[in-house]
Amino acid sequence: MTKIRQPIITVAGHVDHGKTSILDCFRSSAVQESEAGGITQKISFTKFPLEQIHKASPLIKKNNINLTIPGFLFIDTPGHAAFTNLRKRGGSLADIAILVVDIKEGIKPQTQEVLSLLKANKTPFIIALNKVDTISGWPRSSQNHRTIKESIDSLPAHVKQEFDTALLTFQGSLQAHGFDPELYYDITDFSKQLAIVPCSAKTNEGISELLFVLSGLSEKFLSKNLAISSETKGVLLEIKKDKSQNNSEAILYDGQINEGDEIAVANLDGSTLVTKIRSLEEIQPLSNKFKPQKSATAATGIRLQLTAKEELSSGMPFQKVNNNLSDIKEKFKKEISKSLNLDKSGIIVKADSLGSLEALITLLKQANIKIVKAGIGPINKKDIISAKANLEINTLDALILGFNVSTEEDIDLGNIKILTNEVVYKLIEDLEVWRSEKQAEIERSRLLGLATITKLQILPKYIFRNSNPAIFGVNVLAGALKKNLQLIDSEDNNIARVKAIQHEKHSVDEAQENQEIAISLPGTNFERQITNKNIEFLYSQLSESQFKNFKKNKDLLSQTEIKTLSEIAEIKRKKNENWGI
Ligand SMILES: Nc1nc2c(ncn2[C@@H]2O[C@H](COP(=O)(O)OP(=O)(O)OP(=O)(O)O)[C@@H](O)[C@H]2O)c(=O)[nH]1
Ligand SMILES: [Mg+2]
Repeated sequence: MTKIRQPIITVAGHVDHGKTSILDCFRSSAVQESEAGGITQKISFTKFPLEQIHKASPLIKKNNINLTIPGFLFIDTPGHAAFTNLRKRGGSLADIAILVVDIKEGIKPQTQEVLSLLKANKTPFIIALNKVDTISGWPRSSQNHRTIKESIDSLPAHVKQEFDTALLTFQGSLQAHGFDPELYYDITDFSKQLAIVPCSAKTNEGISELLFVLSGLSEKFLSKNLAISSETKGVLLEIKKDKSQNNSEAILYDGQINEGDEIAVANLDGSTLVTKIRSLEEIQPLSNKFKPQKSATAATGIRLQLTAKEELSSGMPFQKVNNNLSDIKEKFKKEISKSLNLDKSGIIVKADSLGSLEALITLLKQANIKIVKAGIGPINKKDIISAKANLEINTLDALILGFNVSTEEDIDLGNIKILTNEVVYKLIEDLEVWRSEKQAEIERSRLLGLATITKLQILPKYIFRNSNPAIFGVNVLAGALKKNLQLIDSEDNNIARVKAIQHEKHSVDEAQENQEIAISLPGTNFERQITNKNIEFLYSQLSESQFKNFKKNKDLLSQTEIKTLSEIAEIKRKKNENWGI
């Protein structure tokens, strides 16, 4: 008879909504209390044997459900950081997910992220609508023998009303995401509707039902997919490297693995690395302790010491080598290139593991953001070089997004923007803000590139040369002054093009507002054209179309530029009263 493995159940959701507490109820343990600050820091797994399912959910036997699965492998994920997108070849590692939602808080950013990814990965899931006991007036004493339906049905009217309101609001927001959510006991078709199990990890209400629904779904929809094959496959979680080896926790999702086995591990560049298992440990049932083993069978959590000295990336798939290395290499290559599916141009992204990189790519694609390069690990010099290349192509792509990663020290960023965050939706938000600011800047420089608004105040104390060329001091009162700019006086007489600009004894191409500079004007006679005419200010020459263009884009100009613009118009209108109208 084919052996069936445990379904892998990922528990995900927003921070503090009660993921670990629910698992504690399943296990009759108190892991949540022992966590630093009550916060889950990294992925952990629990081997959950069949006996424990029956013990924690007597409903299963009561309803005469015959379980063929040997138990569950639960995966607890941290809610504070990046959603832990565990992948196996061709899809999500989780056979089913439990999305934990605090009934009072409803859908929060992390919940939304999980929902998007579950949808994108087509992972079946149920909802644990947790903390029902926080509904005001919810009976205090826990009545364990009651089902959650009985608890809800016997609520006093005003409490029931609060519960119903919270439930309806929540259902409404799920519908907006394209789901058809229903209380699990009202569901007619589990393959089409999304089951909600109201529960409390504090009073234990609904906990038995969660296991009941999970077991029912597993038996009905999964058991065919759970046969253990002769191929040994898994995924590496966090990697810890020292001089002579790599250590990694991993999830084995198919086959059997032994100490001394050779495994192939995928690399992000599509290549494959072969390494040997120096030692193997396996997680113990209902515990977070590992025990040395010669062999372990899926589905289970393991710890591996690998002889490879090379760098390995978190989240990578592995497979035991059995005279089929070229076949594995081919499959890994396809898998990695498919999951990274990049665009011809776009931004650069980095993440801490393959799973989170894929999650980031999926969510960025949903937001129509193109990606040209993707990698795992800290942001490094090579990423900056790629982003700098983008400066030539599209400045809006000269950006690196880091998801749950840091930037290596001592890197010269130049004009490159780096945005990092532990939450994808915040990264996307920041990216959009950055892009619109950058866009405005680009438009401004495009506009100003065509013409320049300038008002110069002549500094009569600083006349260095009267003519051939005239050289004298000016103060830039508004806008900027560039070489070759044509100047006019306040009577609209052409003076000259600026040949050279000196600022603090250095020759410059451009001067900014409030700078005192010396300019040299060929073909100008200072005394005749300026002193004798009592000219105090010079302006940049503008054509009517340039003027209209500036007027249309006033929001891109500073106050002093706007004022100068109207002064230039007044000067022009002395000769032509319809100028620029
Ligand atoms: N009243 C009430 N409190 C709960 C319930 N479930 C969890 N809590 C409390 O909520 C807090 C967070 O619970 P956790 O189980 O750590 O939540 P989590 O989702 O695992 O949090 P992270 O791992 O940090 O994402 C703890 O103080 C729990 O005691 C519940 O059903 N009712
Ligand atoms: Mg937790």
